[in-house]
Amino acid sequence: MYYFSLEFLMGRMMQNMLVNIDMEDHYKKALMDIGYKLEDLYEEEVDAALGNGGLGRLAACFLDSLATLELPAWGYGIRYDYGIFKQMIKEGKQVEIPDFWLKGGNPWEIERSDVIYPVNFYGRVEKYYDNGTERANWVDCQTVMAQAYDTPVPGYNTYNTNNLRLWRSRPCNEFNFDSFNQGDYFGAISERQSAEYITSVLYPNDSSPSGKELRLKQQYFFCSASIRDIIRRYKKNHGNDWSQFAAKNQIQLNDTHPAISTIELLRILLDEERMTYAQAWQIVHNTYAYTNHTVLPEALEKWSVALIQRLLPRHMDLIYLVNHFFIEKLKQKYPNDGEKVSRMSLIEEGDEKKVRMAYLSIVCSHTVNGVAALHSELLKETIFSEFNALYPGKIQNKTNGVTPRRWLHCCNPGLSELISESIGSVDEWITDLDNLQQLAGHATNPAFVEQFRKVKRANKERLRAWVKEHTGIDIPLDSLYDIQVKRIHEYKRQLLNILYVVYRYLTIKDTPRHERAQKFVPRVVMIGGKAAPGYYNAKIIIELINAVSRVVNSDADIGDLLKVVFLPNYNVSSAQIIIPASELSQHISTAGTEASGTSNMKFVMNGCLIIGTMDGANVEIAEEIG
Ligand code: MIF
Repeated sequence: MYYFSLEFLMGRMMQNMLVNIDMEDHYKKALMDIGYKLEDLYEEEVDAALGNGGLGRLAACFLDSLATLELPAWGYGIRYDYGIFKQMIKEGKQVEIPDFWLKGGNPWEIERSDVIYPVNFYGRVEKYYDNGTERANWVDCQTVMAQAYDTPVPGYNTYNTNNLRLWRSRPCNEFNFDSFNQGDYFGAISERQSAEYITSVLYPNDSSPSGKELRLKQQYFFCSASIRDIIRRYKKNHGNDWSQFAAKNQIQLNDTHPAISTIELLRILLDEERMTYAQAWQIVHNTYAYTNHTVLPEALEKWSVALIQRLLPRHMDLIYLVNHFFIEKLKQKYPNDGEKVSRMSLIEEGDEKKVRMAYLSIVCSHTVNGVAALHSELLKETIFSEFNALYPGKIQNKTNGVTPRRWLHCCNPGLSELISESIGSVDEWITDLDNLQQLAGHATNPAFVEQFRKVKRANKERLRAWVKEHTGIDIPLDSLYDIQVKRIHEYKRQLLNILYVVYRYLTIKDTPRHERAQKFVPRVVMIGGKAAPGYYNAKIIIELINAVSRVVNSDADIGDLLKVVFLPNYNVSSAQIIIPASELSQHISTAGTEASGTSNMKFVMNGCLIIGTMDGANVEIAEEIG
């Protein structure tokens, strides 16, 4: 199984690696012997932040789970030189700092100079007929090389280790002799440099496509190399017998970002492996499955036909061909309903023709899934309702999950130990979270409750120190820690949260001093998250939070009854400190907009109440935990 994703938000690796191979205690002792604390060493590692938010972190959690479940599954993606930007707050505003995460080297990756493929762009198509099948030569292309970098993915307590294979773009070794001979030495070198540029930087948008040519190049670049790699591996065992391909290879599309890979596989089967269209189509269709992560219309990818035509001319032909057969089918099923056909077409007509990548992914896949029960229902009832009617049963639900290794055991050793002592051992629950139900019996046990409080308090102390270090703000310990951390987005409603803080502040001010202690539980409201650099409204929400923080925190009349903190540079590592210290967490998206959310699961696993709208996975969490 192959998980194709433009994002893998891995975070730090060392603790996860040591825990999974059951070496953490040994390392702790060995380092102690030479006078070092393992925890201090962990802090030296940089985050591998090759993702934006929940979608990228989900990919990373899936790798850990797949390895732990001993499934033969690899991740395929891009080795960006620059991960998601670092966020600094200057004068209350977000400032973006490039994240050149490789500057100190990356000890976890293995450079594979032996795994390298050419990837073509631009050029033109020469068609010809071969026994009644139309095929093409794609000629006069620009070629760049894709080189593999492998990161091992050990499962928890397993013998096998999976792999995350990320591609880096390199110039093609064949010199552009023409340019050199014509004396355009600098021109020829800069063309080579532009090849390196493809994998330079992760696009910092979460749930909104950029529409830029370089982004499409990134998508095709990693898809093409990954498909080549999969075919090479398959052929080692099966030669030219393609009959087992789909039985041996399943490709999961993490959103539509890798959707062009369906057409790349089709192209290779037609133009290089010389199959008939029917044979090639069968293989593509039986190989692919697609995960949708959002119903927000503005987040659905649509690539301009003109752009695809220029960058990937043969692929555009084949998208039209797939659409032709699809429309034939629609016309048969719904005669005389031209409007329906044009609504469902893979091509959106208009001033600028566009390819609807979600529809392409549905048509090319055998299975489509949403990421929480509510979200999957919405897919069937709203944006994909006509596809659901056409292909009954194709759209399914697979509710997201998170790895309990990183998000409970590693980030909250105190709670992990308490749980293990209470229900037997760590192996009782760490690969089977259902067994946490055994804790229910301890809820009224005073000794357990006392221990639980101690653990929470220690985690709050750890966060308090982090806040002091990163913001300079002193927050009280004996106060309710109320937290909202996620990408800043209007639909997630950080604005609603901060307006409530203003209301609470004014209500406290309006209450006579001697009544306040009775009426208000002291609270520290913490909000953190990055805004896409071009997302104006998200950026002014950050400014507003910082402005409210300044006013409230400097009001001596309010004192410790209310504090407001903007947590800068929210990332995987800071999440591991923030989440275990939380007592309330906010998941208040407008109902129907947050497809799943995954931090909601992490917060409840760490003994926190969540305040939420009935949205995404909140619905199922409520059913599960009451
Ligand atoms: C969704 O917004 C989030 O609700 C979901 C999204 O949990 C996550 C993983 O399925 O995917 N571009 C996106 S979609 N970013 C996300 O976090």
